[in-house]
Amino acid sequence: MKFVVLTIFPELIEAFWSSGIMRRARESGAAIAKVINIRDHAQGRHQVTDDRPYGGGCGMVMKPEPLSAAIRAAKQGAPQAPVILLSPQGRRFDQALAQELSTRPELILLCGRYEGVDERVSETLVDFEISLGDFVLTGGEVAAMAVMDATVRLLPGVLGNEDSADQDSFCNQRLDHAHFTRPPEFEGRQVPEVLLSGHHDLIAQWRRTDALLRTFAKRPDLLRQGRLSDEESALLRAWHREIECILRGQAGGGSDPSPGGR
Ligand code: 9D3
Repeated sequence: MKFVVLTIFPELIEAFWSSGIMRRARESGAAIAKVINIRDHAQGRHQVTDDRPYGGGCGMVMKPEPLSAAIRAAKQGAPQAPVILLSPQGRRFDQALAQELSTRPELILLCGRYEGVDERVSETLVDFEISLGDFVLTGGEVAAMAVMDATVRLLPGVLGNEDSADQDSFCNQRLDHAHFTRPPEFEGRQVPEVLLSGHHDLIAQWRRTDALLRTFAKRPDLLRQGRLSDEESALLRAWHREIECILRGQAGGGSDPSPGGR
């Protein structure tokens, strides 16, 4: 899969592609990364890429001509690619969109800076826009890196396991279970006994339960949208019954009155 990134900070994107999984993906040929410096397509001695907004106000706007020229250059190396603008106005990025993008042979990612790009560029030269969410970045580069990171790890072969089972781990809408490594005791805190037991079925069951409990505690919204497995429904019902019992005990005038006890 080929990525062409248009930016005025090419060194940020180069650094991103030069270590870890991104570098490996490139070396294996699973990903091809090209970076185009928008400034190289700007005119004049100072190669200016921004200008003051019509109508006044603070901040600067990215000039259309350098963007247009940079996009034209990008399309020469990636003729089938959609042009994606990273912008706060875009579709919220999520795992489903990462999956969708990972099926494309080529993407052109345009990183805005300043207050944004001239509207005529987003209207005529951009196919769609992606946002990371409702917080303010200083530009699109970090968002482009997030999009590429989430997309590249889905490509066949990149994570080693060819048929990455993990591909559903967020589509099936559960948080991961807790992870532990050596030593078995750290600062007085033990690794859960079952994980040291070697009972693979019990371990798998503990992990599914822990994942469900963590999802319920930290992201109950995920349980509301997804469908529950039979095991999950049973666990939630059991917890529900237990909570009911505790509440009844309280309401009944206190079968266990221990005020502030520990
Ligand atoms: C005056 C209001 N703005 C500045 C506080 C609007 C604004 C302009 C440009 C806000 C952010 C940006 C730069 N952001 C991006 O290019 C960007 C972004 C983001 O800020 N949040 C989440 N996802 C993205 S994708 C690109």
